[in-house]
Amino acid sequence: MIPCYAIMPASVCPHDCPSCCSLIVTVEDGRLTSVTGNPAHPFTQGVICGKVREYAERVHSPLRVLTPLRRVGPKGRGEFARITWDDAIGEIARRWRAVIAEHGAEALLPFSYAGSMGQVQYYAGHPLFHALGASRLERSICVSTAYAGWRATVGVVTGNDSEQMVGADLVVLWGVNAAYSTVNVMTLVKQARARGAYVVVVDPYRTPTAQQADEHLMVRPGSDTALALAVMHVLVAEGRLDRDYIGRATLGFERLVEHLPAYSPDAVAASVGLPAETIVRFARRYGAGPRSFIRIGIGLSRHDNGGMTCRTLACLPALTGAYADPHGGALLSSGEAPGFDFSVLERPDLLPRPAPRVVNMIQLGRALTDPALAPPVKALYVYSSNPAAVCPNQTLVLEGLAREDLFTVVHEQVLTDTAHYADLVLPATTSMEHEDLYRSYGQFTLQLALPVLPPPGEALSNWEVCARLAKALGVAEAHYATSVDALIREFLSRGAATARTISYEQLRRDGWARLDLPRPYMPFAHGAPTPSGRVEFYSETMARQGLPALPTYVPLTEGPERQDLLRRFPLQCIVPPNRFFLNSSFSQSALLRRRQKTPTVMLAVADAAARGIGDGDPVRVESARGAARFTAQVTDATRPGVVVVEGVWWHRFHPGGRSVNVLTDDRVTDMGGGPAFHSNLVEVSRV
Ligand SMILES: Nc1nc2c(c(=O)[nH]1)N[C@H]1C(S)=C(S)[C@@H](COP(=O)(O)OP(=O)(O)OC[C@H]3O[C@@H](n4cnc5c(=O)[nH]c(N)nc54)[C@H](O)[C@@H]3O)O[C@H]1N2
Ligand SMILES: Nc1nc2c(c(=O)[nH]1)N[C@H]1C(S)=C(S)[C@@H](COP(=O)(O)OP(=O)(O)OC[C@H]3O[C@@H](n4cnc5c(=O)[nH]c(N)nc54)[C@H](O)[C@@H]3O)O[C@H]1N2
Ligand SMILES: [Mo]
Repeated sequence: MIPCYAIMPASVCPHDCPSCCSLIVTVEDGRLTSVTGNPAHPFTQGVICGKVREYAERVHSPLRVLTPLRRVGPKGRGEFARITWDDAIGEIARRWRAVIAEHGAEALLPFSYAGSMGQVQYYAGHPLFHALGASRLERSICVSTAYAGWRATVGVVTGNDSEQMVGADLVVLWGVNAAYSTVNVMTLVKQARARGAYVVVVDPYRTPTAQQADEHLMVRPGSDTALALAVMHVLVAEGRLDRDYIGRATLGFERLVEHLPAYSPDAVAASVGLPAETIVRFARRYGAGPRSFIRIGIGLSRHDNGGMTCRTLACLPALTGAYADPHGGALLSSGEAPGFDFSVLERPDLLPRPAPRVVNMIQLGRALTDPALAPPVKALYVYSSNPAAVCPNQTLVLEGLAREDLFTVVHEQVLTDTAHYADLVLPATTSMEHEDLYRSYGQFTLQLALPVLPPPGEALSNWEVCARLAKALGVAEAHYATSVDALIREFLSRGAATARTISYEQLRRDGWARLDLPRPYMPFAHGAPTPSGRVEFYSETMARQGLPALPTYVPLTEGPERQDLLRRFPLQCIVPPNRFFLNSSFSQSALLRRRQKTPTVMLAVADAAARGIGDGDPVRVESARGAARFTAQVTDATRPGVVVVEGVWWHRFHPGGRSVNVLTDDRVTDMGGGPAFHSNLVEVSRV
């Protein structure tokens, strides 16, 4: 029996977003009736986005999965009949045993991501699949490129607390559309601006965030490393440097200086797509003092050269000493600030030796269709993710999911595109119906949420389903014999010192606690946890991996330097988030789909005119991978040569039945094995 706490109804937004908002919810007659921001939370300050304000509609969605289901029609059609939990668990155990007996355990592939940022639910399947010896999934779809680049310069994924931008002279929002994808940062930007900060947005198109800035640098996609190097060129040439910080806290400054002549503002202007004077003016502003704060988005790392971009941006505050200023520095992510020991949740000790093969999640389509893969993937278990919509190279993913000989189980809250391809669908609880501990990658508090609603129908949490499967298969049973709150207690107690001071009782009483970090928080004020203990302009680690040891501009594999591709696909196409969906989540909502209107492609006026395309026309966007249909939005918010497709629609709700990720490729970026979602060349034509 799950307890319900409708009396003190505080909750936490579970979605994969840097904000991790603290919520207040109202429950009446067993139904969620309203969700608002919790003004008492120090970071989110009562502000929430327009998606989560409508959470009642998601929780009580007509597309909620309420019981286990078995497929009765062809794959992809979404025809199901109700079955019992006992039947479902029994059938899965039987089928998996048969697959393991015939092909070995690596023929079983779990597929999950951060549908919930609750740590218990996120890691619920790891011990089970480790103990079974299943293929391991490389969870690379989001941050791994950015994090690999960031670590190369400063050793650990943390940075100055965003709240410190209030008091800065300059705030740079570099490749982050905060107005869509982390609204609380906009609260801080407004506060910083009211205190006199000049706000610059660096983004290939004029986002709502850019509209609220003092200046928008409309760069060419994938050119940020060149821009940052030109800024360094100016800082060095004009002596706008903190020599003391450079001497005591950095490595490789002389080598960097020798490397910079190739990157004068004049030399990079064409690649970056900005006049040299604009670059010089920006550099002077950045170098005017250490009180400049850069908030970097994960989004800009989704390019062929995205790791290098993040590595290069991490160098900038080290030149001006901004890392040591209470209102300066930079934040990409706060992800590793708590220093947690994830083995408590993940249980790598349960893996067989040698450890099973690794499948990169962004290449799911290849894994499901490659005839040379041995053993082939014969059973797929999807939870907390919707790969049919979110993975690149959608055509190949759908081809794989349609395989008749693949036994697919999808554990979901709502009947997604992926669920339509399942043999069995299992009903999942939402954050309103299960307990979890939430950490964020944009702020520095930990939060706990207890259930505020009973589970609808027969829904079970990831933890409960994995526990049942473990029991049925006779593996890792001891791990799942623990209660969720006992697991959270153990996880907290084994964190680094910053988290160990936080108790379960305190989280239960207050809802959140800030990590035990100083305020202001300046993790790189005296160096960084790299091999040298310094912020590394020069990285031996990069060199050993065959990558440039110094920040270096590498043109995109699929970008404007590829003359051979440009003849057929002359336009760069970026595919960032939209306002009302979160990845593919919320695409199920009729209300939010109406607000989002229809899938569009933004085209510059000149590009539209050259193709005879008018605003509102139906168009076809085609890449070397495939094509999908959109409505043209002719605008000066993007530059000629660059088109923008915002958001991930379920393809079932997309005109033509295919959505944005038919365009994107499953090749990996320069670092971390992540996807190059934004490095696409396309052509757009009227239909
Ligand atoms: N509304 C909404 N919120 C979300 C999400 C969503 O889908 N919708 N997704 C959530 C998730 S999973 C994540 S990881 C975060 C991501 O959130 P962020 O880290 O903020 O990243 P994005 O918003 O994906 O992209 C930021 C910006 O990068 C820009 N960009 C693309 N290429 C380049 C480039 O070459 N240079 C520069 N300078 N900018 C570039 C895009 O145009 C976009 O405006 O947001 C989360 N929040
Ligand atoms: N074109 C394009 N594609 C992208 C991106 C982009 O910017 N552009 N962004 C990429 C990024 S940054 C990311 S992180 C990925 C994310 O891709 P996904 O991780 O697939 O994220 P969502 O689309 O939000 O789907 C999460 C699913 O998990 C389900 N879910 C939520 N909580 C639970 C739970 O507790 N248990 C179970 N069993 N299910 C649950 C939700 O109902 C939802 O269907 O998408 C990537 N794809
Ligand atoms: Mo993400």
